[in-house]
Amino acid sequence: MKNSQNDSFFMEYAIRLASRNLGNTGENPSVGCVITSEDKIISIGVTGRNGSPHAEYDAINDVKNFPKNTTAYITLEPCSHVGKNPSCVKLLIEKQVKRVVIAQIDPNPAVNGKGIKLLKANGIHVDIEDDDKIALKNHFGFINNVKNKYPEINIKVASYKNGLTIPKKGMKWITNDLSRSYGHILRSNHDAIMVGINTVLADDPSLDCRLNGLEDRSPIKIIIDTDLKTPAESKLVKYSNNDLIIFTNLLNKNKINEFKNKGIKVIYVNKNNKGLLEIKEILSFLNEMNINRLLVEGGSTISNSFVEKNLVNLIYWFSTFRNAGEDKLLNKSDKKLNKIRYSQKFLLKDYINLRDNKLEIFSLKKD
Ligand code: AOF
Ligand code: ZN
Repeated sequence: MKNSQNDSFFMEYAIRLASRNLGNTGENPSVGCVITSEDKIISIGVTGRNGSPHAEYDAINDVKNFPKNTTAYITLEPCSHVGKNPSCVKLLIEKQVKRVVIAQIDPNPAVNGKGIKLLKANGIHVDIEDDDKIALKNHFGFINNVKNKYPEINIKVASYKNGLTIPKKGMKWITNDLSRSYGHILRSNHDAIMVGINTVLADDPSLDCRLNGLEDRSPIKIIIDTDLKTPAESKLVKYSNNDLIIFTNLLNKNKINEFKNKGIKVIYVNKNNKGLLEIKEILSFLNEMNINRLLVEGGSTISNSFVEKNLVNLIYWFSTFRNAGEDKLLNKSDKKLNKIRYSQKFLLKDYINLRDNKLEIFSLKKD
């Protein structure tokens, strides 16, 4: 039944489809689905925005006169349960799909193997791809949330050649327009973006995705603000649209109410012995909110605290080729972050030229 060459091709396609809606499917993973008949693609699908429809429905619903003898390539085990969406296994059975190829088993206890069992019990041939590593890339946040109770955490760093992350005097940016556009793609494919209060005070960022046509894929914004110093006139507060969360240790009722009246969530978090907010508490809150993919966009102190706890999956490091920052301005946390860049903990996975900038993508070494 296995057809290795075609199987890998169609599954690869399904995986690429899945990455289309990454960071935009709410609590659901972004799943890809390719339907073939006699080794020709007849339909494709991906989990919809905010998680509906599921990829299988997206692929199958469009097809008039659905043929027999079809194969469905799905990046995740199809769901056997009825949740917010109807069961995909039921649909595959109804449509008399002949064979289902799956890249990864769904760890959600409501599914976890039950989908496969039910397909088989209904005479559908099921193959599980041996190498689920690529599919994992898309589902990692979802799987981590189910298994380890915290989201996938990726970090974005922008620095001069020497690792300095603070722009030179009078300059707004360190990296060029290409790097910044790439950075906006990262914003679009993460569910949430996190910064520390110092970044808010220094840069007054908006943290949204401003790429043409992708504006509605902006992530939820999160500020780590121990002493609740976020200014009411900051862009994040002024333009918030029920999409801002502030984690703080300060119980200032007036301030909190002021924020809450604007639809901003203010969450109390305990401090650790270093006087910083307890990351564990923040992460369990994000887990409860079903945020699957978190992008940490600065500064280096926050980034370090995630890296030190081995919580980071990928580091996206944008840097200048020639333009060196002033070494004397390198602060402790920049120096620390630089060490991580070339440490044994991370592997250089990808390298992208962005004119006079480069992007290095490091991934956490997994045993
Ligand atoms: C699929 N195809 O495209 C996705 C699946 O509440 P519901 O009905 O949306 O179910 C959510 C669960 O469905 C989610 O936790 C995960 O286990 C699975 N996601 N399954 O067959 C899809 N996104
Ligand atoms: Zn489903």
